[in-house]
Amino acid sequence: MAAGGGTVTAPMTDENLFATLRAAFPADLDAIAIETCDTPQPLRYRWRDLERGTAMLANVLDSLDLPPGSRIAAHVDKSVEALMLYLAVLRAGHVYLPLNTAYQAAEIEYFLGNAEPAVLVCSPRNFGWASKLAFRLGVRNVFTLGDERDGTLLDRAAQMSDRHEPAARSGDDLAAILYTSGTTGRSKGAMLTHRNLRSNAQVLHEAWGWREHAGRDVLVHALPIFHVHGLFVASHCALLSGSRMLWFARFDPAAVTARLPEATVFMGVPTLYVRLLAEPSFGREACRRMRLFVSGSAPLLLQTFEEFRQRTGHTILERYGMSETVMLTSNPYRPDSARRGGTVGPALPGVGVRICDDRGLPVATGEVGNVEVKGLNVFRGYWRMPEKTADDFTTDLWFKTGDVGRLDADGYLTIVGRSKDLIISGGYNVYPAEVEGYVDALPGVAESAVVGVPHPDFGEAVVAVVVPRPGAAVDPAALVATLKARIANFKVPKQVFVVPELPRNAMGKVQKNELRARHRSLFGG
Ligand code: MCA
Ligand code: AMP
Repeated sequence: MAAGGGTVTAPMTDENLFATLRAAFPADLDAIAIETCDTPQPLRYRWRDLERGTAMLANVLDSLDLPPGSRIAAHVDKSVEALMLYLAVLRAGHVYLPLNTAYQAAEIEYFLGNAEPAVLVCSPRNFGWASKLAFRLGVRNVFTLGDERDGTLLDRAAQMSDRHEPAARSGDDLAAILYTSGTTGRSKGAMLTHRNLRSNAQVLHEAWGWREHAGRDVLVHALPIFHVHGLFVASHCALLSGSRMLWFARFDPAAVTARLPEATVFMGVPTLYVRLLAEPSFGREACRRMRLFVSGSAPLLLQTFEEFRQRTGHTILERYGMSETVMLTSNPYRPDSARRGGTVGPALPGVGVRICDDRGLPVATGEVGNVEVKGLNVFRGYWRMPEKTADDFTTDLWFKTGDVGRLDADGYLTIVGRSKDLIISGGYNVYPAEVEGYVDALPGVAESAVVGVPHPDFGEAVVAVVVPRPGAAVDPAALVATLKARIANFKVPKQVFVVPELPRNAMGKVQKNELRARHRSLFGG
């Protein structure tokens, strides 16, 4: 069963994504593009500031004489300057490599070693360890960028010209590499091209009503900018329509609710909606100018969808995507009565979605199977992993998402599960194999199994079940404390169980379903 047909409809162009975004800046460059909402004083950036700031940052990169397509890694707190750094990397013709600020040294070491960036931009507070690591791994240039408009990158940029001609890039050239964890525990870098990002931004611009509201929308941007949702989906939609952004470095439901009456669009992962609903000041009055609430990155519970509609009168538009593909499907923008809770909607224009069985054969309408996709938005492959790339595409070049779902007769997709062993916690992906690797390496641990169980706030929570070595004792609290110092906090198990052995099937495989069932009510799920 296929929907959307996978036909290529978007025009083939060969320009730099930055040039496309800049061409959409409003004629009045003195209009406000971005206003910060949680800095000590509100900062207002005009479109002219984005134009000049990205030119100056692009000139810093040019001054380093890097070969085109060099990787520029950023491990920095969310700020407007960090967004400008992304845009400047595109502008200068390099490849942006955003890294979650929660990542710790061991994780960063892997990314730097694998991607071999020419430049690392890190937070001033991490400069000590990050620069040591970077220089040891051959990264030649390390700059700092703080969230208070500070750091050596901006010092250098201040000396640069504010004019810069965007580098010529073809649609096939890489624009960004997004690391997404692998089932074997090692992260894979999804290579996204200028065409991937541009085509998807243009599709969303049309599909979600940005074009018709051009220049009049106000987006509350409260997501991190090191993943697809905040960096590409939200920012590109606003930039491409010349819309103002209300910029929150972190999501705080009360602070967001206070600014919502000025806004027209909000994008969030389900946890953000759960938290908004728990905020007493949030309701119809705060949403009076809103035209669109978008949810994605993780399944939105039907209960949240319904409660939101009752509380606000708005129907959340749920969509589905991946780091490898940007956005794939979306519930309809219009009419909002066509948005179906529990589904992620039909394929977006130009995207092909089909459901196949384990032999790769299409299943009948309504049957559950593996979700496969095709389109201009689908990435070029995993960085330096040709075998892994080949494994993840079918012989007729459809990408195997690892998600399991069904398409109904109207082409609406419902995601019912995942064939990949993945936990999505608060919109962040956690690969059990990676966490198990860290747990198993701890003294006294014989083996472990990491599973996701329902969690009222994060959707799923990480739980570890640990078997000690004979004669050894494992202290769950100490284990958690050790992990907190080694891996990103969202990957650290919320609960650790010590058991004499793991449940296994006749083949000796750990029965994770059994563990999930055993602990499913742990957080009241
Ligand atoms: C924070 N904590 C978490 C998470 N976030 N635990 C599990 N899962 C999480 N996601 C923990 C911390 O470890 C800490 O624990 C405690 O919660 C408080 O940390 P804090 O930093 O204050 O949390 P927060 O600021 O309240 O963050 C929660 C959050 C954040 C706002 C929901 O996780 C977030 O921004 N999530 C959005 C992720 C996102 O943008 N995903 C899009 C990926 P302790 O106190 O024990 O240290 S793009 C994607 O998936 C695809 C392509 C798509 O379709 O969009
Ligand atoms: P990432 O690796 O961060 O790109 O996460 C992509 C994965 O997030 C997808 O393969 C899905 O499993 C999941 N995902 C994204 N959006 C949704 C959604 N609306 N409903 C269910 N799962 C989703």
